[in-house]
Amino acid sequence: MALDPKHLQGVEPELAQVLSCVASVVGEISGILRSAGSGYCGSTNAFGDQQLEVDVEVDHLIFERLASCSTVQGAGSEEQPEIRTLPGSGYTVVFDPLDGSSIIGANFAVGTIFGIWPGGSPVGRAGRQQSAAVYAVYGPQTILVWAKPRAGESIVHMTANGGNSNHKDSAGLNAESAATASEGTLSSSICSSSSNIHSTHEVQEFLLHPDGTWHLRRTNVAIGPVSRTFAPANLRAASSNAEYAALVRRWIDAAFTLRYTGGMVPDVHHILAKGSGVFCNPCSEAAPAKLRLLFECAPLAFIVEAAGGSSTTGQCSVLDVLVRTPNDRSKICLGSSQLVEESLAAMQAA
Ligand code: P6P
Repeated sequence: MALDPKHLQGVEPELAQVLSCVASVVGEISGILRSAGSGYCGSTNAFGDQQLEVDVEVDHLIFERLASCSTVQGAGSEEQPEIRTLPGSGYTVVFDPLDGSSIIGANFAVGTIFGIWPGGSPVGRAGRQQSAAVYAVYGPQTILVWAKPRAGESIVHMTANGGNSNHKDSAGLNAESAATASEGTLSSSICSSSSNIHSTHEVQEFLLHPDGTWHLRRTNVAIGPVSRTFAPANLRAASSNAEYAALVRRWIDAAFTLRYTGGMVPDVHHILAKGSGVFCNPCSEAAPAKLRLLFECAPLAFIVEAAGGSSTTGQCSVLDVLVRTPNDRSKICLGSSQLVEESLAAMQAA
């Protein structure tokens, strides 16, 4: 599944090698899914999710391919979260091998998500310090979208006390507000603060052709500030949270088009495909935070913010939440910046 090196010109060579490896394994996964079953294998992952046979197959394949990439020194996945040491040197790759796999049986689109971190384990760092992020969506077409450093950009990652976070919530809360937490719900983490990544990273979209080659389809993919499409995921949380339900009602009354497939990757890709939209997966007592900070929220928020959108946990940008453990979960709302701002009250209440 060849990626022409011309698409990585200007990217630091070690990172370029990781991105090329990721594009290649996505091409293999696309082939596997064409004839994959939707049977469960009787085991569960560290998050308690039942595993499909294809979850395990794809998880093992990605670890195997990353282990043969000389610039990958560590890897962890939603199926096996503890970061393991690999023979290479340069980057640590975390991934969700098959996000939304439970909907494969309905032939819905599913995805793979990658977060690429410089050096070793991401624990103790915030998502804004990723070097790049990638997702693949397997639908009628196989599409790969990444946020990679703009040619020639020397990425300086601010420390936790660096520049200004790119987003303050409506109460003016910024870096120091801590998300409340208990294992399995919101990650207990202090929001760091650092600079915006839109100026240093570009979002590009590729299409996989039947001959196994990737074709660049869009450059400088952008998300506009206002939208008429949103996906209030996790609606059961809305029913237990009057304020959030009132906000959902206001959005629906505003004739927004609802989009929610139960797969985060196609739901987020819809926003990047249309150039606007918002995806929310809030939480409540009835529905604690579900999405994984390291394997789902941080990479996708990285791509959305690189495209000019924004993200929030209700306290701060998703990219400013420090990763406490690989098992952290987080509530999330991301997409068009004005709609994310509008969701703050509901996200803080949830
Ligand atoms: P709910 C899939 O299992 C997933 O992790 C995301 O892809 C998706 O957005 C979310 O869970 C769906 O969760 O509780 O709304 O069905």
